[in-house]
Amino acid sequence: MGPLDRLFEESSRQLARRTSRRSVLATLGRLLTGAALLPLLPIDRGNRALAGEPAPKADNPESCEYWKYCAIDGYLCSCCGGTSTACPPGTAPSPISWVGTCHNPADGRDYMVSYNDCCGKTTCGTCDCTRSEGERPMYRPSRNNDLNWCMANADANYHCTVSVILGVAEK
Ligand code: ABN
Repeated sequence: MGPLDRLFEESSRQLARRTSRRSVLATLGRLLTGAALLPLLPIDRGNRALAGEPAPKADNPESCEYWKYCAIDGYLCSCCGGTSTACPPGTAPSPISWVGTCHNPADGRDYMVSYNDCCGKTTCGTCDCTRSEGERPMYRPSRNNDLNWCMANADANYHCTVSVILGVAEK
């Protein structure tokens, strides 16, 4: 055995003499408990806006994961010169629409949301968003959302989709 091997063997034996199985288990236990409790510590997110961090996706009307878009199928008007509730200039909202019920994580309540298409310009093409919660397949046409709701407008060109709150579910 070479001197390096002897050195490693001796230091391993010394470590084994000094360390009991119980103390190894106790240290491991402490490490595991600490790792499990770390995510539960309170975090101050109050200064997010000051730090320039983007809003979480469920709070951002330009994100497909925005809570109000749970049953949407179309381009988000908030990315197309409008807002989540207002059609872009030069377009008109469809009088017919699709409705869904979305859960708002901010207040824990469920809202009835109308998805109206904005009509009169060619397809926006930005922020395509298909979540369509509760939608049924195409062979159940009355339960399918993959439709141009501009079909009843004078100009049936589809541009983008807005989402308007119609009501809140009672607690
Ligand atoms: N409701 C949005 C849409 C428009 C045209 C075709 C499919 C879906």
